[in-house]
Order: sequence, then C-alpha cells, then structure tokens
Amino acid sequence: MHRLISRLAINKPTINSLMKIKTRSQSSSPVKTPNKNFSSAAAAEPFLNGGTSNYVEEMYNAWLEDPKSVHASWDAFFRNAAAGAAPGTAYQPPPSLAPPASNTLPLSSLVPSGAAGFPVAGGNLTEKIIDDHLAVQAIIRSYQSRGHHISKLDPLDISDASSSGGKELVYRNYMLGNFKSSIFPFSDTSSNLYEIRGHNIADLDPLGINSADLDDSTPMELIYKSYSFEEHDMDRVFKLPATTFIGGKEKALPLKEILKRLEDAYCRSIGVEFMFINSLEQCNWIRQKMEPPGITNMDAETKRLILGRLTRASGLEAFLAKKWSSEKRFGLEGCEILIPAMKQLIDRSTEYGVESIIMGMPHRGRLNVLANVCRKPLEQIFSQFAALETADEGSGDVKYHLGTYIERLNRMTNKNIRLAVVANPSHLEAVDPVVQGKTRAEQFYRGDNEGKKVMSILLHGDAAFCGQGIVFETFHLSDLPDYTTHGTVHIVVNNQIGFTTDPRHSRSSPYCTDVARVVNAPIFHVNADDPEAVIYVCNVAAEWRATFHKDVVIDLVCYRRNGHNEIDEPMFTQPLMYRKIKQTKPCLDKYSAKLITEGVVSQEEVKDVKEKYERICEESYQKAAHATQIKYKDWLDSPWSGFFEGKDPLKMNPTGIHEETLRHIGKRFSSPPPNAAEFEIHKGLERILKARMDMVENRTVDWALGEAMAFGSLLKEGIHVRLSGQDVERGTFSHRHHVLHHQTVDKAKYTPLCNLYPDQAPYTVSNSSLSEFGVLGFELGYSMTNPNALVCWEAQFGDFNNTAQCIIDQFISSGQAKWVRQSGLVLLLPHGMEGMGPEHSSARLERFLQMSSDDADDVHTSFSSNFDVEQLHDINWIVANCSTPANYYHILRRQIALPFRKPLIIMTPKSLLRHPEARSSFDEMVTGTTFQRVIAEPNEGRNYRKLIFCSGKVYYDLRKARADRGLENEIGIARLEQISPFPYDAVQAETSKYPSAQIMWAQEEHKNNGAWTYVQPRFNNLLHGDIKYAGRATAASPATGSKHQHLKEVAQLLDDAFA
Ligand SMILES: Cc1ncc(C[n+]2csc(CCOP(=O)(O)OP(=O)(O)O)c2C)c(N)n1
Ligand SMILES: [Mg+2]
Repeated sequence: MHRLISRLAINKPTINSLMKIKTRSQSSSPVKTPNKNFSSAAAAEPFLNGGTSNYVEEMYNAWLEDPKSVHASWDAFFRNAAAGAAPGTAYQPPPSLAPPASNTLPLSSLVPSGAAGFPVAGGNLTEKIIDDHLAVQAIIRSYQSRGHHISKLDPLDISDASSSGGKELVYRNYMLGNFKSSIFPFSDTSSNLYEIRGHNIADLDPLGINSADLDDSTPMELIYKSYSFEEHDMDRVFKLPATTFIGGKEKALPLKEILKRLEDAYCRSIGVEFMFINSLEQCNWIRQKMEPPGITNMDAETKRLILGRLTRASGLEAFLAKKWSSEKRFGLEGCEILIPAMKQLIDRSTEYGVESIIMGMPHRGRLNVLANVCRKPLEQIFSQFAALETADEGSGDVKYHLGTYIERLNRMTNKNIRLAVVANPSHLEAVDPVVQGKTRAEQFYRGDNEGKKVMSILLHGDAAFCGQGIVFETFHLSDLPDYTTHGTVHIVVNNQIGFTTDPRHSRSSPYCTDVARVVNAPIFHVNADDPEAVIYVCNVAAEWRATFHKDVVIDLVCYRRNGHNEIDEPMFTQPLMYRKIKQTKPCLDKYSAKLITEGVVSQEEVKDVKEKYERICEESYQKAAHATQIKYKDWLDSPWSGFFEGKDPLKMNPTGIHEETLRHIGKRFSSPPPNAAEFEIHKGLERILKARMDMVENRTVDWALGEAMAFGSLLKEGIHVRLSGQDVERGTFSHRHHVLHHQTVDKAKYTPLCNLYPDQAPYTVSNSSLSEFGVLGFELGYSMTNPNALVCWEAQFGDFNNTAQCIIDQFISSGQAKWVRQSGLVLLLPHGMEGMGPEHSSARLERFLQMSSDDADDVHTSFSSNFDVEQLHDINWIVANCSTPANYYHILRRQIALPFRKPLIIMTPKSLLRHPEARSSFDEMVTGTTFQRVIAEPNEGRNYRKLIFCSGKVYYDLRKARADRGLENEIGIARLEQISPFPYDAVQAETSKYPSAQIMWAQEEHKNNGAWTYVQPRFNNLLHGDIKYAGRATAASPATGSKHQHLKEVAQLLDDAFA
C-alpha cells in the first residue's frame, strides 16, 4: 500500500502544476520575446518562464513558418496571443482527464470544535488534523484498491472474505478503540485494532473448502497505525481528496458518510480491481464509474428488461432439462445472468458503433448463448438432441462445440449486428487466440484500424481461466501492433468449481482472474445473483472498451446448480457447497420477488413472461420433431459468401506467371528503399540485395526470392498475404530480410513487398510474440475470415510447433471435418538434420503424416485428369517437403489457385536457403509451369538398378554422394515433394520408367520418424513390391546432440543408400 501511495503521489502533480510552481519561483525572469507580436504578458502565462524562453522562441518561429508544425496547444496559444488575448488568457489548457483541481475549503471548517480529547488549539490547524486527513485519504485509497476483498460477491456466501478479515484491510487499522458503528452492518469489534495481521484464510471461508479471495501479504496500513479515530470522529467533516468522486458535488463529508459511500462503491455486489493500472487517467475513469452516489441506480424499464432476459435464460435451461433430462448440455443454472449480461454488453457496444462481434466460449451455457444471445433458431438447437442423419460431409461435433454466425437487427439499437460464436474443441481456452485472429482479420478487411466496428468477447470458466497457459499467451497478443483487436471483453463464469475441483486446489492466485492483471485490464468481480450490479458492470465494461480499446474482465461470481454436467453427482465431492446451493433460490426467483416488492412488475406479469417463453420453446420443439436431417452448415462460424458459388470444385487455376512479373517483383524485392540516399541500410544488406539483383538478372531464384515471387505475385492479384511468427521479418536464418531498417533512425523501416505495385493487396509481415500456441491459433483464426488471403505462420524451428499441438490437432487437422469450416493456412516448419541437436532438427513430419486422413490401402491405379485436385479436395491437409525454390513458389501459389482451401504443412529448409544448387530458373516458374508433386530423376532413359525416392534437403546429400561414388548411371534419385496426399499417379509414372529397378526410400530422419511409415505402405500397395529403406535407425530422440555421431549417421545413411 505505501508503495502504491507513493506512486500515486508522484503521479499527482501534473506537468502544469509543476510549471506553475516553477513560474512562481522564477517569475522574476521575464521571457525574452523580442519582435513577438503577441500581447500576452509572459509572466501572466503560467507555463512561461526564463527556463523555457528559448524553447518558446523556437516554437514561435516554427509556428510563424507553419502553424501546423507545432503542437495544437502551441498553435492555439500563439493564435490567441496574436489575436490580442488578455494577459494570462492566451493559454487554454486542454480538457483535463486528470483529477479535478483539489478542493478548496476554509481550513477552519475542518477543525473540530473542541471535542474531548482533541488538541484543538483555538481552532488552529494541528498536526493531529493533518494526520487525520492523511488517514482519511489513506482509507479512501484502501477502499479503492482493496474494497473488492470485502464486497459481497458470492451468492452462496461461502468464499468471500469474512467481514472481519476483509474489513481489516480497508479501515480498521485507522480506528482506535473498540467502537461499533451503526453504518457497518458487519463490523467486527472484537479484535485488537492495532494488531495488523495477515489473513487467516481458514477463518475467511465458513465452509473451509475454498481459498478465500484474499492475498496474504501484511497490510501496509501498518505504517499508518498512529492515525487513529474514535467513535466520535465519525461526525467530523473531512475534506475529500481529488482522487475520489464519492462526494458528488460536495467537497467535504463527515467521516461516517465517507465510509458509507466507500462501502457502497466498493464493498457491495461489485468488487473492482483497478488500482494496479499504470494510467492515472484510467484509474480516475473507473473511480468516476464507481463512486458518485447512486451511480448504479437503474430505471424501471431497464429492470423489466433484465427480468425478461433472465426469464428466457432460465426458461431455456428448464425446458431442455424437462425434455432431455439425461442429456449432457452443460447448463447455465446458477449463472443464468450470463445471458442478460452478454445482451447488455452487445447492446451497449452497438450503441458505441460496434457492428460485428466475434465470441469464443466453453461448454457452460453455450446452447443458451446460441439461442438467447445469438437468436439461433430454437428448432435447430433442439434437433441437435435427436439422433438425426446429417445432410453434409464431415464427422461433425457435439452440440455444445458448434459455432454459429448470425446477422440480425438489434432491436434495442435498431442497428444491424453480426454475431459469430466460433466453434471450439473441448480443449478449454484453446479457441481464445483463434477468436482474436478472426477478429483482427475482420477489422483488417473492414479497415477498422481502431476496433470501433468489430470486437471480440471471450467467455471463460474460472478453473480454465487461471489454469490454461493459453489465456496468458492470448492476453499478451492484446497490445501488439499486428495482433491487437483493440480490446476484448472477458467474462468469467466463475462458479467456484472446475468439474470436481475446488479453487484452492486449482490455483495459487487469490482470484481466478489475476492473469488479466498482466495487461492492466480492470477486473470487475460481481455477485451474479445481483442482476442490476451485473448489468451495471457490463455497461461500464462496454464503455471502457469503447473509450480505451483495452481488455476488461467481468468476473461473474456464481455457482453451478447441478453437477459438472446434468448427469454428474456433485454431492460426492462438494457436499457442503451443494447443501448450500440447494438452499439457495434461483436468481430469477429472487429478482422477480425483488421487482414485485419494488412495484416494478406484478406477479401476473412475471408469470406471463415465463409462460410465453415456454410456449415459444414448445412450438419450436414441435417443429424440430419434423426435422429429418441436421445440417452442419447451419453451424458454420465463418461463411465465405460467394467463394464457392459458381466454381468447378475440381478446377485449379494455373500457378505459373509471366516472366515480366517475375522480373518486376524480383527487382523491387532486390532494390534498396526509393530514398536510398537518406535511408541508410546495413552494408551486409546492400550485398544481399545486390546478390538478389544479380540472380534476377540471371533469371534464377534462391529460396527467399522464390518465396518473394509467390507472395508478390499473389499481392499483385489482389490476394492479401500475411506472414507471422517469431522473427519472421528477417527470418530466423537471416535469409528473408522483408523489412529493411534504417541504421541511424529509430523505427524507420522499408518493406519492399509492400511497394511492388500501386494497386497491390496489402502485405503484412510481423515478428510475433514468443508463443506458438497463441500465434498459430491467431493465424488460424485470421485465415478463417477470408479465403482470398495467404496466411502463413512460420515456426522458429519446426521442432517448436508441438507447443501449439492443440491448435494443430484440434483445429487445423480436424477443423473441416468437425465444423465444415475450411482454412488455407500455411505452416512453414524449418526441418532437417544438420547436427543441431534434438530440438533444432525435426518438425515431426511423421506426426503430420500420421494425421493425414487418406487411407494407405485405398490404392489408386487409374487416374482421372484432375486426380491431383480430387485428392486435395478429399484430404484434411497437405504435407510437403519441397527441395527447390520454384516448387516452393508454386505450392504457395497453389493454395490460392485451388477452388477450395486446405491447410498446408511445409517442411522448409535451413542449409538449402544458401545452398548454391538449391536454386531455380525462371523457366520453372513462368506461365505453363506447375507445382511438381514428384520431381523425376532428370536423366531419364538410363537403365538404373535402383531408384531412390527421397524428400527435401537430403536429396542434395544423396546426389553428391552418388556423384562421389560415380553411380550416376546405376542409381536414379526421384523426389517426393508432396508427401500427402500421396501422389500415386506421379509416383507410378516415375517408377514405370524403370521396371527393373529396386525401389528404395532414403531419409535422413530416424526410422520411426520422417515420412517412412507413411510412404512405405503406399509404395508397397501401389507397386506390389517391397520398398527398401535407407536411413537412420529408430531412436527415442529425434536427433543426436553429438556432432561426431551426427556425421557418422549421415555417412551410414549414404552408404546404405548406395550399397
Ligand atoms: C485442456 C482441457 N483439459 C481438461 C478438460 C476437461 N474439463 C472439461 S470441463 C473442466 C472443468 C472446467 O472448469 P471451469 O473452467 O471452471 O468451467 P465450468 O465447467 O465450471 O463452467 C475440465 C477439467 C478440458 N476440457 N480441456
Ligand atoms: Mg467453474
């Protein structure tokens, strides 16, 4: 606390006030303003003084030349001065976001009038009075920062801090003696009030099962123990500091009233954590939303609206429970307020201009959100409960994972709104970065650079929010230039349990929301059984997001009325909690009773609204009973309107392009910035650009140039390209250099691929945060939004992709099958055994191949003319390991040339980036050329005794070893560039050239890794043969850490291949 206080104290004097002090002390030094024509006396302007005169002069001269060249405030000042403003009035301070000027009150009004025990010396200011005021300020600060500890958040009243423990935090240390005040309904007067102790957690939780939401540090109020109040101090009037708004229009209040208002603001059903935020402006903003008396009051109309929405939320769960009592639905009972909360958030956000909201959420209450927030037709939801046949392809998913997309009129604001709930797997929180990527993409395509039109809402469970690391990783994307979505509203359905686990066993942080503190998001804990408090918090959250475009968290402290799902027995594990839950009336009952008592609604109205909704459900139920099929397409979260229509699903556009285009892109890519004389680039880069230019002149490309040709040509065709990943701008291997940095000017950068053509599509290349899970998820979401974009994620080394395994398994490999949603995302995974040890060698090619959905026994022997596209159409993803820049270029372009979208997993090279032989000629890239799934042995017609198939970089090692051994006439080498789907036709065409050759597969990976286990049955089934293997033996670790061992293994592999 003392640290916080001193921090705020430093923040307090604004620049202006500092200048004022300076002006006073230096007012004898007049500002030298020769030949100035402004008439304002310098000394009268609070910010002018001797120390600033040179600066002012510079500003003035600059302003004379060009008024726009100076800051708007100077412009206004000089204008006013020139217009003859009266002394002291030329300067007009901008509207202040800082706290209002401190209150001015006659000191005499604050001096106590001789109450017993007070050292009041003739009404003079005494040390005691100053100390007491400081103590009051500290109390106010304590409430602001710690009031949430004692707010009444838990509807079950089992996990809050006990009143005594919490109270102690905020004011008790200032109170002298054992007094009881009528304003504190839960005052504990029994303890020694000087005793400052940490919190006895067991005391705080009546059931002893939950860790109370308190930290256990020693309260810093200790240092104020000498500032103590007696009961009779309660009526003393204290001046309010500028850091509080509890006074409304009043500048001073009796202590009793101060405490009461602080209690109202911070210790009722809302507990807000915000004092850790580093911005004084933002802290004040929240104080203004929490403190003014009566600020949370609601009118009758709003209350009726809340009641109506709460009725539908509760009604749906009751209806589902009635009709399908033994079906899992992960009901919302205990947190039905989520629905009115989300609706309020959406209404408010639309008022602020938001037109599209993308949501991610877990299982809890999902059906209710779809029905009552998104207004998905109830019959579609109900028919998911029947075991109906499906109308479209794919294996589908359980009903509480499916997505939806709906465009509708928001009746509250009369504006159209698009709502999408992104489909998600069971893996909790994994959808978070996907939602953010999708949101970012939508903002990008709409040109919504500040996130005013598109926003995301993420829902979380309490256990998942604090337990899953991806939450943290996603938070860290929230403020990065190429990843920000300009503020996400997070809602935690904090039912104080995760499946069967209590919070004290599932987290080490005081609150489940503490993870959000890392990004300075304000956190509103709110008792979910106080609907009006919840709705108020939603209003504030929406406004926060619209004002600051930063994340905010709403923690709905609630309970789970049933077990984890409807067929679970919670009494096995939480008997006391569930006894309490059974005694707790549903929120709807409590709120209807409250509104009836207040006279806002009548008993009959409550009944009517309930019955009306039941009728709606019943009608939809009847309709659903007639349904004969489920359409997965009804559950699509990212429709690509117009993309598939009118397209031949098997027709692929060509990928070769005009030589002139290659030349143009090549030259632009190899040129220094246009203002090269001023833009100083690194000398090494000059050489690299020159070498690139030479290659272009010679009609050749290396890996980086081939990639640039693919990106550039797509950009020319209006396809947005985005490349994201760790250090991708330069490239981990320093080969790419897409962003050129001025060597002496900070942040001066030039990106050649953004400057190819005046009408090209935008190119984004961005170094990402160091999170594979988060960033890959984000790029997947980005790729889902628009099919006409090439979105690439590059792993630093392919080895690290496994920290994003969940995105790969749950979304990329299976997304289309589960959710009929396509993605053309490209994964670039540097891969290859180069003696760099176990974690810099293998992208785990075998895993991707093992997850490919083609059947090794489904062998094709006759091939249609578009067999290649058919195969691509049917498979879940494409796995490739290209060996030439031209083929890399073609396969990237093919992603867009296809009439559908498939994820592409490419093993990319490391040493080949600079290998003199790993170059391609323009001849392999121009019009008429295509991606080669198999690159044949070029020396056709020889009578080879052996034909080796391989993939990727090892080809160059094999070719050299063959030459070294003089075996060019005996052994052919062919390359499998697209491994999956397995190009049966192209492999057959190659093998049929050498009917007597033995077929061998050579790979550098260990035998249980790499492509071997995937290709072996396919070769054998196609050729009715027994393909031989040359390569490393099986191993537990993907590569040795010993250079010596590595070289030995390479030699062995080459020997085996050419034996
Ligand atoms: C990554 C992951 N691990 C484990 C599970 C299994 N699981 C499903 S729900 C659940 C508890 C979630 O608790 P919470 O986040 O509080 O949500 P609640 O069910 O209480 O709404 C668990 C452990 C899962 N779905 N995903
Ligand atoms: Mg929970």
